[in-house]
Amino acid sequence: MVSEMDRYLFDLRGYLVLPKAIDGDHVARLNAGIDEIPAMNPGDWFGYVHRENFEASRGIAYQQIYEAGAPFEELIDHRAWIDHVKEFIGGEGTFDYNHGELFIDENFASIRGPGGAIGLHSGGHERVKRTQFRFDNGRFMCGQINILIALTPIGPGDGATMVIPGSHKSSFIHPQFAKQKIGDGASVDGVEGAIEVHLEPGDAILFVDALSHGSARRVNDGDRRILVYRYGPSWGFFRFGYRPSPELLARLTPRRRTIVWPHEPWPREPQVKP
Ligand SMILES: O=C(O)CCC(=O)C(=O)O
Repeated sequence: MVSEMDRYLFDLRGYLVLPKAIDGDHVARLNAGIDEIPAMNPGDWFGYVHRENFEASRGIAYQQIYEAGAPFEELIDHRAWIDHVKEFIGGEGTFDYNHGELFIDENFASIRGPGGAIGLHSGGHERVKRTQFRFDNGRFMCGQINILIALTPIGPGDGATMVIPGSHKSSFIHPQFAKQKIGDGASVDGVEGAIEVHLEPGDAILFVDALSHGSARRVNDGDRRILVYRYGPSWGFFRFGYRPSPELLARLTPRRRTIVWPHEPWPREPQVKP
């Protein structure tokens, strides 16, 4: 259920915190699933899970994590957020809805140790179609809603996700933005207006990607673990060159299958009506 307060705060701030979105047992199963992934070099594959090859300062990212088993599949249409995501992406009853409800264009686990961070990126000033915030004709029509789930406690010093509340509507680039880089060791620490979002394991942040965001630098020992699932309209396509495996598509429920792959082609032969 999306409450009036959820709508108000999402519109105002560009994000919501969903406390206890995932229960403790599910968090344990997700962590166990990540533990099963062997150490890999950047660019390597474990089954259909790929270790991303980006700057080391951003930590380890396992792309296509929904391929890593049932606990990750259960997140695709999780009841804690699926109604929110549908409402904020919007499009029901319009041309945005031709192939299904939604599409996940990227999903990954991020594991980040001491020293790791990601710089400030995105913001309303960019007017990027894919990540845009929109509210028109009495309804939300956003381009991309992210669900970021904590699998470890994320408090002070843990490298929390940082957001600039309201920046999804900003007309101006943040004056410190030009000096920020997404990688190469940048972090959001010290950026005016940015706040850390502290989470317990199982809590989630829902945010429109147009919101300026990134993370603080982790200074504490140990790793921060999060999952990110990015949802958009069903006509969207993958951010990177990944595709769901035939095995995943075969075992998903019909609803999850259409969210993962709403692009099933129609039969080639013209359908002749009797
Ligand atoms: O690592 C984080 O906390 C932020 C994640 C992020 O930048 C993103 O999902 O786009």
